[in-house]
Amino acid sequence: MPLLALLAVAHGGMGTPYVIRQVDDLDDYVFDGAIDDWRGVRPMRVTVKNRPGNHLPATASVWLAWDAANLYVAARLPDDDLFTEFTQQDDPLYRQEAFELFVAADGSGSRYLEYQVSARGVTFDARFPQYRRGDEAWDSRWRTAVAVDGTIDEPGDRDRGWTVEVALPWDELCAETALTCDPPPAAGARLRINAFRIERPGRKGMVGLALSPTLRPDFHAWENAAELELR
Ligand SMILES: [Ca+2]
Ligand SMILES: [Ca+2]
Repeated sequence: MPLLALLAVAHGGMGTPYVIRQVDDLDDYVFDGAIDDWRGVRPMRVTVKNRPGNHLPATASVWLAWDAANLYVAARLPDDDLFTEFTQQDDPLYRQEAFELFVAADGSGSRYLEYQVSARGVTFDARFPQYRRGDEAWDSRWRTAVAVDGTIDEPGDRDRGWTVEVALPWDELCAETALTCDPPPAAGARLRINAFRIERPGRKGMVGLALSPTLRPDFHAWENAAELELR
C-alpha cells in the first residue's frame, strides 16, 4: 500500500497547538481501516484521560491530517481482548470499548460534535448545540473503516487489536460547530479536538485514555481539549 509520504504531524509542548499537515494527494490512500498508508505521519500518543503521568495498562496512537474536503483521523488500539457487543447505530458504545472523537471550533463548550466507533465498525454520533445537551438522533455523514486483528467478543483467545480510519467532512463540522466554511478551513485555521480510547481490561472497570488530558473526570472538558492548527 503506498505511503502518504507528504503527510506529517508534529506538535509543540504545553500550550502550543498540534500542527496538522494537509494531504496533498489522496489518490494513493485506501480508506479501509488499515493504517499502513499513514506511515509517513508521526503518531500522537493517547495515554491518559485525566492527569499527566498516570501509568495505565493500555495505550493508543492517533494520526491526524486534512484536505479541502475532510479532517482525517486514524488510530491504532492494541488490545488483547476485543470487547464490544453493540451492533446498532447510536448504541451506547462507550459502555464497553470504543474510540471517541470530540470536535469543536473553540473551547467554549457549546456547539460541538461527538463521534464514536467500535471495533465492530458500529458508530455513535451526536451533536451538542449546548454543553452536554446532546442530540443523538442527529446522524453524521462521516466515513469510518475499521480493521480488526483478532476476534471480537471471544474471551478465550488472545487478540492483537484494531485500527480505525475516520473522515469528517468540513461542511458538516462548519454546520454544527462555530467553524466557518466561507472561506473553507485553510492553513492557519485552528480548532479543538480530543480523542479518547475507552478500554475495559478483563471486561470490567474502565480505562479512559485521551489525546489531551481532561484534568477532570469529564469527556466534555473543552478547556483542556487539544488545539489543532492546520498547516
Ligand atoms: Ca479490550
Ligand atoms: Ca446519531
